[in-house]
Amino acid sequence: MNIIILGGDGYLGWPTAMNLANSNHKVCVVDDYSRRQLSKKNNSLPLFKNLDLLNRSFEFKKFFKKKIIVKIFDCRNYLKLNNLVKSFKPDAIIHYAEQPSAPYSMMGIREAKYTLQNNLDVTFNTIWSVIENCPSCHIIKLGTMGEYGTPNIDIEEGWIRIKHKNRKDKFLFPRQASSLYHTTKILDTDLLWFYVRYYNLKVTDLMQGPVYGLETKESQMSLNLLPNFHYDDIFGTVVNRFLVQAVAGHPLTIYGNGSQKRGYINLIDSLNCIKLALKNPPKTGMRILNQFTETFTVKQLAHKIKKAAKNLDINVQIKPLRNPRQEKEKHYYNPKFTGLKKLGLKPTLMSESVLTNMLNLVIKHKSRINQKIILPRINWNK
Ligand code: USQ
Repeated sequence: MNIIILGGDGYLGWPTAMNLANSNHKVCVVDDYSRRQLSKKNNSLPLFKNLDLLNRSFEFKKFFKKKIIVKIFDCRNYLKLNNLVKSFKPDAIIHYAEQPSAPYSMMGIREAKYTLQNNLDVTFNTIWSVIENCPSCHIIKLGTMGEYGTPNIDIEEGWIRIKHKNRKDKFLFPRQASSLYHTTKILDTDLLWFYVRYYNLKVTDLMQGPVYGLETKESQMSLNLLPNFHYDDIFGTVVNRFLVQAVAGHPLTIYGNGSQKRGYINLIDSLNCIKLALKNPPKTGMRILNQFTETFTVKQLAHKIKKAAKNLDINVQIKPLRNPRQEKEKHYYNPKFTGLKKLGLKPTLMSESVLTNMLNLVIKHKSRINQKIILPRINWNK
């Protein structure tokens, strides 16, 4: 297939690009390096340096003899995106090109506005470039489990049937996010659903939980192929943060009482989900799949990491902090996860050996850990 990956420089974008190119798809990545710039500006540098996309693609070619086409531009520029889609004729577009940090979106009006405008503009431009050039192209959009929030009922896979005053209908599952970033993802879903109804597009919306991991089949060949790995309070996600904190000798930063439950997924599974979605596109219409493999509370996660670190003679402390976020801590959480399993996903669970392997990789870069960017710097409870 001809596949365009928007946000190809990101934590998910780059490993996806290598994985698909290595499976003989023709891959073109687009990025404007905005996440690199934002993380630099906020003193949130990743654990190790990453080459730019052109040099990463040279490095990839050295090992795998396959090409990844690189385009550097901002997808908010419709003309540029439209020209690329017209000439490349994609069978699928994978859309990761969003400001991905919930804390960043809660910093202030500038950051909130950028998140809102960037995320919605890119989704809108993606949809229109498909309508105008290749209406049968499969749009795979990365959504988030955070769109659903933590309702006091079971979370279905995207849709819910409602019976009201003796009549029935099917609707998008109710969404109520706890950050502006997550809210932009809700708005993305609404935009996609509107245009699917209007133009009969082919869309998969993947509702992903927090991802963790580093090594994939391709990235393990060279340090220069590893994805960017953030561990700070703004761009780092909780598992990756706790692993770095364990190695740094910093107490694990559980926010609040740690009863918040989330659905987690290994990076390797995240790539497999994309492949399964590509291989099994919907004929037309909007398909929504929940993308996580196991759920646990933040406290349970911290104890798993403490136990894995003990195998490496690291004694981890756990220290709950006042929650800098506005989110429910104690809540019901029972999300459905059947669609991707039915398509063939075999989960890679968060075993002790998976965590130990990651800890060992982090240990190699211990000297680069900056302790000053571990504690939360953004308070959502203003
Ligand atoms: N948390 C802690 N301590 C920390 C960091 C986080 O207790 O040091 C808690 C948070 O309060 C939250 C949970 O861990 O309850 C997950 O936080 P996170 O930072 O790993 O994830 P989040 O901000 O929700 O966002 C991340 C990605 C986002 C993706 C989302 C999936 O940044 O792009 O959409 O995970 S989900 O969380 O399911 O919405």
